[in-house]
Amino acid sequence: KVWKEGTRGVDTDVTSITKSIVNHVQTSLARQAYNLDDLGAYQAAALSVRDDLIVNWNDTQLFYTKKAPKRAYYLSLEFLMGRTFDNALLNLGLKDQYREGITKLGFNMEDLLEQERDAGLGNGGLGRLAACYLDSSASQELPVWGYGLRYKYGIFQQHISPEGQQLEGPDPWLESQNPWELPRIDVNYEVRFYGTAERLEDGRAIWHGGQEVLAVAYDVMVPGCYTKNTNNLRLWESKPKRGFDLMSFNAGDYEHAVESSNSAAAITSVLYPNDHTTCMFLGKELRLKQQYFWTAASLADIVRRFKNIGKPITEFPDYVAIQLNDTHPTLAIPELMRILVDEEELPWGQAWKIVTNTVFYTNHTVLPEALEKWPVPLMENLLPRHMQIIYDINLYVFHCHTMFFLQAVERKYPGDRERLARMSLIEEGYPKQVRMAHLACIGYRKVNGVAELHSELVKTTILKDFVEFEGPSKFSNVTNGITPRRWLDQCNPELSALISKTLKVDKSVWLKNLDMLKKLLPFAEDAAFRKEWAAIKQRNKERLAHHVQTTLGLTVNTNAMFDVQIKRLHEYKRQTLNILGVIHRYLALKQMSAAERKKVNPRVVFFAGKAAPGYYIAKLTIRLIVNAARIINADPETRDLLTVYFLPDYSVSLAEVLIPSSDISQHISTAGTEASGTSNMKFCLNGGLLVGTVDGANIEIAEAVGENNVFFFGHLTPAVEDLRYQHTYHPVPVEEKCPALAKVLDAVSGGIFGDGSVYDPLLNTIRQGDYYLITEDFDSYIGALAMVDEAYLNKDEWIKKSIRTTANMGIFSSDRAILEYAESFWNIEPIKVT
Ligand code: 26R
Repeated sequence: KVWKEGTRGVDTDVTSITKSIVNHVQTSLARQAYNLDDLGAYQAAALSVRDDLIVNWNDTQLFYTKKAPKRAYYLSLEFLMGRTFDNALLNLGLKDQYREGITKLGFNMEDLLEQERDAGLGNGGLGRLAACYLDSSASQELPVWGYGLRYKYGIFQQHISPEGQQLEGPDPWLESQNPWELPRIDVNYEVRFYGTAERLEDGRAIWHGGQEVLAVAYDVMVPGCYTKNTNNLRLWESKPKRGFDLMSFNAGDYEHAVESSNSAAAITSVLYPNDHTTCMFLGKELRLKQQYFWTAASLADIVRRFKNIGKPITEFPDYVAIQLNDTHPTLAIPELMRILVDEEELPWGQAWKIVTNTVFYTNHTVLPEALEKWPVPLMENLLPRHMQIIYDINLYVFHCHTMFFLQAVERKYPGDRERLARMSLIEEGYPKQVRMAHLACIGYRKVNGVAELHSELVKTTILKDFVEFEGPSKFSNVTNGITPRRWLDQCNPELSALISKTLKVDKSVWLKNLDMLKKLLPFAEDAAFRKEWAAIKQRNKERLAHHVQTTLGLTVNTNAMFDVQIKRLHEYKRQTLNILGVIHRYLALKQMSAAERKKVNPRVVFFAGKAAPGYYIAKLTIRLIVNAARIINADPETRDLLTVYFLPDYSVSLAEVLIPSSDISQHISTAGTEASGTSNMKFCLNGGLLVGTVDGANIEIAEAVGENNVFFFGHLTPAVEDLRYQHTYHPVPVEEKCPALAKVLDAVSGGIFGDGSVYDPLLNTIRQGDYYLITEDFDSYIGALAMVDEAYLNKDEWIKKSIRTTANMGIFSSDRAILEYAESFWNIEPIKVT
């Protein structure tokens, strides 16, 4: 097979593999092979794979340096990578050989895979998308690097107390050594905070004083699938510039002596666990420090690499494209301006032209509470030069190279003071705030949303004024995608094997051309194929059941329909609607006669997801789920027909077990609120059917797989605003609006799951205001679930739907998405490392 040639620097036969593992046991781990535990065996095997990755990675970096192609950089505060070992083995095409070698050494592959801790350097969708895009960039042989932060603590660990409350614990993921990163002590930059910025006559400024912190690089190798190309993810760690303050030390003030070194190390110590709620850290200096630290180090590194090519700085946009994952790295605009104006001594207009030709911005949410704003006083104190530059952009920038930004707005809309105030980079108030999305919007070459509906909403809501002002051509859409390597081949190996066997092509081919799944369509009519398809789903259910049994000690009914909702807890995602639907089902079962119950298809409902630590209502939703589950699962009348599980500590690894087992999954956000969603794609790729609202990428999934293969319900986006208005100004009691829901609410308040008053704050969000329109969608939601039950009765038809769904999911490969970015935004091309 051609792809296998030259992908590995070392021998790939089983004997060489075992030798290299044993060698690492003795030399790298300094241990003996005879009393090695699983963790040691995993570490040695990982180091052995790493040897291969390093060879490929080195060759790739050398090749890029020599060829000097235009490169793209993906700046993201989050990379939710999950585990690496299995993924690396599969991408290198070495899994079978390693399995054999590991078995020969007396170990079990699955046990070793379980030893690895997840790299949980992200909250949810945005961070996992970044990880999928890295995989696709390497697999499509694109010269793309990621830049992020090396948090010492990733996303917190979630525990559930006996009362059903979420408790947070630290995630010290680096406690045992991490074989997948290469420390680059020699690659480091100084990053300044505070101090003063003195303007010079010529428009430049000198920024001095304050605190200087060191950014040190750690490189994470990102192997492409069946290619030698191995890209890089560079993560920065903060360190004190000098060990400690010698003056204080000598004076005997040891506490003060280490204070500044502690404050430097604090910058990259922990991932912020908030997703969609800025107010959580409004004015939180450490978060702004993280953003600047990371942006400044990454830009310094990018500029240095560009300079090594030896081209004039004006050609920067011909060699560099920078994609910014949401507004978190928006400081890249003033920082690049600072470098170009203050350090490279370019005139302001020329610098602005370079910036606006280099930088691209992806928006991931239109929810107003998630739009970043930074208080001016905070910014002025921490980043005095950047605050000057932002004011200058606002007032003096030669926008479109002819006029100042606000002046240009004023000229286009004379006398429209309101519009001027709306569009300004600075929001008036106490304190004044910098609107990062506005800065992003005028400083970037292209702005994109992440699904068709979302990209339209960006244009008609949060950035409406900017579209009117600049015309629509700068605003576009790239629908998200997922990597089929992790989200099919790795998490569902049996299905992957069945697909290869059926299509009669090696997976190395179809995994990189996912549209080939279409060829499965005719097999939906093939009874033998359907049988195999169903058997795999069944074994995946058993795998999940085994996981729940061993981790939680609970027995799951694998003859039931598996119904899954896994995502961050948020009111807009409406886990509340789901649990209230479950309770509705429970109450209905209780009402039935034994004969009626016989006709009901058993269902198991899984929930998993974390709530931001300060998000009270989301945490209360978890509490309701856990306590409802306790009562429902213990009810002898119904427990064969309905059980509910809240699986704690949701992670990428847990998703890999849950997703392949689902019959249906729920993506039920209020229309217009979920930008895209990406787990919806993962479920459908694995043959799970979608229950959802007409929102985000659900819409495009339905278009691709056919509307008769999804279960849609609920109001549409255009109705939402009006309905909210009704709820605010002409409220109708739940009892009138939706009696079925009222009964469920009364049951909860009445105490069937323990003290009902505990849930009042949660239930009141529905009874009053109902911003996320649960009362409006409840009946049609229950209706959709009834349709699911009915459809499931015909198993044969159900499997056909499942096969057709998978077969039509090709366009949701992140390979397609990343190639769209490469072609329409970055203007970069694949280069194959030879
Ligand atoms: C500023 C701060 C509170 C904040 C942190 C993290 C704001 C927003 C985020 C991340 C959010 C916006 C996020 O993860 N968005 C998700 O992005 C996914 C990938 O594009 C989408 O699929 C998903 O719909 C969207 O919610």
